[in-house]
Amino acid sequence: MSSADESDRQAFQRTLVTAALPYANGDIHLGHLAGAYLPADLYVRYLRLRGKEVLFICGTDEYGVAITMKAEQLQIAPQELVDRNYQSIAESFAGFGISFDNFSQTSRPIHAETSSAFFLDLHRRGKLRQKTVEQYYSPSLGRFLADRYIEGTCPQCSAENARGDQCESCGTSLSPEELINPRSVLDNSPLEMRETTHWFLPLDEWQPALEKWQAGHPNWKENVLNYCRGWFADGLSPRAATRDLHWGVKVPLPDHEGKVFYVWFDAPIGYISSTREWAAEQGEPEAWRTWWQDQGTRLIHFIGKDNIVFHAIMFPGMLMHHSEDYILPDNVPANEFLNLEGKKLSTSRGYAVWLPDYLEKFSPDTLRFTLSRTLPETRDTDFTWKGLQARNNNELGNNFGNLINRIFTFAHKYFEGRVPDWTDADLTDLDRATLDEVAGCMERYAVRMEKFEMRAAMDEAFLAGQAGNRYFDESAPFRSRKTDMARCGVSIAVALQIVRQIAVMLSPITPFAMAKVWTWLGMETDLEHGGWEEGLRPLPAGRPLGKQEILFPRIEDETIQPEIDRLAKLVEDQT
Ligand code: B3M
Ligand code: ZN
Repeated sequence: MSSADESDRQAFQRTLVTAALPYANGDIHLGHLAGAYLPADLYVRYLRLRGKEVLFICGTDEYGVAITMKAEQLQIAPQELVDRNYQSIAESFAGFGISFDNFSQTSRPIHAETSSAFFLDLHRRGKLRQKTVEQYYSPSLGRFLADRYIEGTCPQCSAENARGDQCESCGTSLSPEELINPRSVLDNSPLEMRETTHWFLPLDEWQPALEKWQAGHPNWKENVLNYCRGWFADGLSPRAATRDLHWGVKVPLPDHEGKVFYVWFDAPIGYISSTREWAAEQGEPEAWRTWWQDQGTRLIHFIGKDNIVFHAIMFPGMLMHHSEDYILPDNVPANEFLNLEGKKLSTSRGYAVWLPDYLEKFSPDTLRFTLSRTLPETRDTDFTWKGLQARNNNELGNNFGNLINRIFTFAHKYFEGRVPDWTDADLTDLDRATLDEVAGCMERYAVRMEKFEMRAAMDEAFLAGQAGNRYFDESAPFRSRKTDMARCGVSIAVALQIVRQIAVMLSPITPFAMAKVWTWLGMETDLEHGGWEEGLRPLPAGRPLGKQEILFPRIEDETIQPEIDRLAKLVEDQT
């Protein structure tokens, strides 16, 4: 199976990469970045570096209760809330270097159109099931209430303000019927049970087809396969596609007043809407079909572990039962969670590091690098500010920054700012062995990237840096400069070649710094699109070099201490 899988992969002509659509109810924090956005961006940048055809799609998820509750809290209209957050989320992603080809919003007309057409296709062809269920209704408000709008006494611990989905006091997850004395969060009014009718995705009926399809992907990450095996073993249950809410895409059927799509039905279709929007902006409105319906396209969903069921089961089921021939995800590389200073993130308690705050004080490359070294690929990992400082000062600064700086300084001081004269015949065993070693790092880096093992790919880039440092010490141009200027020049030329290979490998990770290094090397080609090949060619003697500057300034204790203190205080206030 896996060799057939491999040869299938070779047949792919292009890759469509999606990253989970963030809810537009607040800013992006480090947990989001480590879960989905950074790994997706590393992968996309790697593919572009290899000159591959790739499209990177995202947007904000703007419907559902997460949005209406936040809007009510702030006493603004949901549309105003999501528009504001869209703006700030898009800006901070850009500042962090996330290189989406399109970043849309699910409240735009193109999404209502796309998701309605999708629903109608399934509905007309009898793929959905209708069920009447009982739900809490607020007579005073004249509407049904979603779980999170309901409060009552916890049946477990008797806390009085347990929510309809969970009791915050004892942590038990609940359904509204379990609450004692249920009432509305909005006006405290008592509730009554009423019947309401909804459309469901019959995942139970779809299970055999889904299992068969997944069996064809034994190469998925172990954590993802494990979750799926668990759900299949328990047996899938139908999932609601509609609900009673005033904020969402209206159900496009007669007599469905007050009903909208359940947010998890429309959100994944948001990937398609965003691709359609991108295609329209290219002036080729039908071009989205190449990305969703051509068998030569490979679809990859990057997500956090809490989204696996929707991307590995529900959405593929929807795609597979649509009348048009949609491709199904080729992989769903989900990550586990990132903790913060040894504790779970909590946005409600403010225990998080938000991207806009981070970017006001620190560099995007430093965070990209630090998170890349600690991605929760197979288990939860921990972010600490001391760790960021150490990664920046020791790894970025010493292993890479100083090396690059030393080599350029040498070239400017002793070789008129040019690549010194060298020919193949001048190379010593040490020169060749080091160049081979770095080339080996690049090969293994590529293999790891293709397997979504970004941390292991990073290790290879790091080893290349170490090889460069060792080479500089051993070939000792600082000594040969006094005795054999020609030999000294060859060492610098070799070292510059290593710098270029390092720049190629690091460019997905620290794109801002490596773009600079690329211009200092006098490269006229585009590093980000196809730079890999260029990086493998010998660096021509005599090429003028740019003037270097400090790439990764040190971070001092005083700078990070306030960040550590802020989080520690939040923990203290809790206890
Ligand atoms: N907005 C949930 C989340 O951010 C949701 C993802 C939608 S992806 C289609 O975790
Ligand atoms: Zn409780």
